[in-house]
Amino acid sequence: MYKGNLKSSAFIWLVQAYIFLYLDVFQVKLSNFALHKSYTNRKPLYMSNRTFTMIKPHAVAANNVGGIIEMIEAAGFRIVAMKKTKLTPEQAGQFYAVHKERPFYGELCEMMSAGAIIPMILEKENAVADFRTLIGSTDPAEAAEGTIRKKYALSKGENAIHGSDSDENAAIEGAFFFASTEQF
Ligand code: RTP
Ligand code: MG
Repeated sequence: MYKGNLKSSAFIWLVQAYIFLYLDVFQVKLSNFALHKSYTNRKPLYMSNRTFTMIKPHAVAANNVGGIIEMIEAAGFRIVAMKKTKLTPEQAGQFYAVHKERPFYGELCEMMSAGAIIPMILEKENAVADFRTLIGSTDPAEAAEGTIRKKYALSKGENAIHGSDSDENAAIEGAFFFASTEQF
């Protein structure tokens, strides 16, 4: 009887120890999972220092490429990639697909495929936001003094230059024109 009690209490103790151990391991697994989740859900702290730009056809045709690049370099941007090329209306439509439903979309595709453009990838700390400041408002009538659009834009449509509006779009737009082997 005494031995039997001892045996059964040892057995119960073992079961309890097993359950505690199991719960402990399970908890560690759970907290690792939570930690992993908190890391993987976090937005990257690294902000891209690159943006994408295009000198639009009317500004290229007016021989304003040099003047615009001078302003870009003077503002501290480094040219990572650059070329002279021409978009088909379909390519322009693809590039500006985000504006497909807007009333100016047809006019925009026609304007962007009317002549040669100069696409570029630019590098600088806080590139996207600083470049938007450098180019100025979409409508030159509202663009600040000293901005590229204030100096070179003709109208809200023919506004001399494009600038990416986010790090994500800068990467997508840069890859639209340049292979990684063309970026230095
Ligand atoms: P972008 O994309 O070329 O840098 O110009 P943005 O951000 O300042 O302006 P957004 O709203 O993205 O418009 C894209 C381009 O469409 C033409 N646009 N025309 N006629 C109009 O009312 C009008 N509104 C926009 C411009 O060429 C503008 O840059
Ligand atoms: Mg835009």
